[in-house]
Parts: sequence; C-alpha cells; structure tokens
Amino acid sequence: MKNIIFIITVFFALILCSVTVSATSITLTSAVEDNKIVTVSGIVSDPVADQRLVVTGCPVLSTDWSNNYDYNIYFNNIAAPLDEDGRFILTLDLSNVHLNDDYVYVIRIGGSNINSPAVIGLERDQSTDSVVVLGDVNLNGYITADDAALTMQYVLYGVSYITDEQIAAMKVTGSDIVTADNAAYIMNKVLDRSFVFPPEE
Ligand SMILES: [Ca+2]
Repeated sequence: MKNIIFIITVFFALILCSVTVSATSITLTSAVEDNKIVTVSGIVSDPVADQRLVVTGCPVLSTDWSNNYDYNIYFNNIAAPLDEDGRFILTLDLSNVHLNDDYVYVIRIGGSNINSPAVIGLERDQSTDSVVVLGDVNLNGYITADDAALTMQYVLYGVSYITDEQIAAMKVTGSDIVTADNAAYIMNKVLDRSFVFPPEE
C-alpha cells in the first residue's frame, strides 16, 4: 500500500513539474540600422537548452504591430547567441532587402518555448535613403513623358498613392508648390535633354 501511495505521489509530482515549467520570454532593447546592417539586442529569460530564435521583420503602416506581417525580412531559425545572463546581439544583413522610405519597420523575434514574440521598431539609417532624381516622378530611373503625365495627374487629382519621395521629384521649378508648370518643365526636359531644372542650376 505504501508503495502505491509513493508511486501515485511521484506521478502527481511529475505532472505538477511538467505543468509548472516556466515559459521562456524575450525582451528586445534596440534595433538599429547602419547602412543596411541591423543590430538587434535583447535578453531571453529562462532560455531552454539549445535556445533558438526566429527573426522576422516587416513594414507596418499603422501603430498596430500585432498583425499584417508580410515577413519580407526573414532570418529563419537561428541558434541564440546568448551570454550567461541571456543577453544577445544579432547582426542582420539587409543589403538584399528593399526598404521603402515611407514605411516604418519592425523586427519581431520569437523562438523555442517563447509564447509571445517580442516586437521592436527599427531605427532606420536615413543616410541610405535613395537620392531623389529631379523629374523622375515614377522613380524608374529615367525622365520620360510618363513622369510629366504623373505630375499632371497629381496636380489635377491629388493621386493618393503618390509618395513624399515622388512629390520631391516633382519639385523641378524651384518652387515648393507643385502645379501644371512642374509637368511642363519635366516635358521640356524630355524634349530637350540640355534643359536644366532651376534647382540644379
Ligand atoms: Ca521616370
């Protein structure tokens, strides 16, 4: 009888242990880009043996970071380089990832035994933002009649998908206000390549 009680006690003790194994948690302290290299630092509490991390990142258009991930930055499942306090520093190479200047990016990291991944805003390196070519409104690298047409559409209809970068490319007259003149200046450049936009004189 004693043996049976002992076995039952051990059995329940084991169940209790398995239930109370604490979940691993993760906190991100910084995510900073420097010339397309991102350094993320954070700390993992109660890591498991062979702790792994799953790193993803994406642009967000709202302050709601909980959904709408399209995972255009994905670093797969990596061994967590943890020090004895659970701290880690990851270096992510984004040189092959197109980063849109109009978006805010977040880095999200989960991993083994981590129930809720941590999310942090990426501090962008503005020095790597693409340089605006005056007159290239559709940002395809060439100044053509399409750019003049797009400028005219913007003047007439205030096209909603035009970005700040594109508006900057429209400002070819030396004025900060975009009018039909801007489209005319761009068309002038298309017809006469020697024409120099006033801001470039
Ligand atoms: Ca163009």
